Amino acid sequence: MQKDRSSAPFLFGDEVKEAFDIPTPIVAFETAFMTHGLPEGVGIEVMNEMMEACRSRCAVPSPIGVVDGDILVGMDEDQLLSLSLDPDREKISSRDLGFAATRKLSGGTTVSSTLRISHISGIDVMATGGIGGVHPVANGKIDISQDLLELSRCPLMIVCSGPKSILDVEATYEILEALCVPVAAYGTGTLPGFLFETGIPAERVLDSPERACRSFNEHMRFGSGSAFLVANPLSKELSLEREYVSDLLNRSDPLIPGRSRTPEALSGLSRLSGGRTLEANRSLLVGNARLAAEMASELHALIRTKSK
Ligand code: PSU
Ligand code: MN
Repeated sequence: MQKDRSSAPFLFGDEVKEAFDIPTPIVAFETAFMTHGLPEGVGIEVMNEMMEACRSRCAVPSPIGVVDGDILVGMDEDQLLSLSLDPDREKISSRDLGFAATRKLSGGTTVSSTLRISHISGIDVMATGGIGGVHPVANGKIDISQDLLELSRCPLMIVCSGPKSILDVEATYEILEALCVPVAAYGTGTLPGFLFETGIPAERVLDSPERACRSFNEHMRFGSGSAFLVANPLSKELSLEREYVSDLLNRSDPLIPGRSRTPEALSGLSRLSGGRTLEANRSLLVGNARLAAEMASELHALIRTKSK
């Protein structure tokens, strides 16, 4: 948690700056789901719904992204709209940040870079749809997301719905364990698999923001430096059958390692499911933004009580 933000190499939006000063709860959002995960036009709509959901729970949304090499913390609606339409936008992960700055790139930040930037900024809570992780081996090649390493070394609470749909869910949860990242299922006894129920029993279950924040706070006291992952399942009505999703994936995953695999696989899934995966993706992103805002508010209250 860095308190002196003046030395951070970022540009802070007015609303977020004010929120740090008052202080008011803040929730960071990644923007790669908008620039690369959802179809053009839909990403910005969902981002706006997430911002509204966050505000409805009295927290300030802080979308993070990169514009012409500047790292923006707390992008406003206009900045988000132009980033979502920029034909040269890139998907910017942690290791790309230095290049993005020197080459004046623009792009959406993934979970990895959003965690890093939030950590340096002093933001404690972030929301996303699905985290990156371990891809099924494709043509003998491995593909593992930088999200996992940053989850092991950025101490934020992150609300998601599990590993994104195209991943090896079991392997991803195993690596999170190996990297000392606590994982708790929220309001359910099994670990969520983004679009479906995995059936994997959850070792830790949380059922309220208050309990979640107390556990997060205690986790922080032991200084392992890792994130604390709250896995919030998609609503039952929108959940799909696991077999159905794997069948769709067999037909849609381009099986190419690298950064364009996710966008191509996701659009294939949506096309083959008649839009059902897209509707689910949208709903869970907004739900996670709302829950993350509740967490940020609760954490804020907890820290205030403790400091009295
Ligand atoms: N989940 C989705 N769509 C996405 C992503 C996750 O349903 O677009 C993005 C997130 O930004 C995540 C990133 O951090 O994909 C991971 O990408 P990679 O596997 O290339 O590290
Ligand atoms: Mn990769």
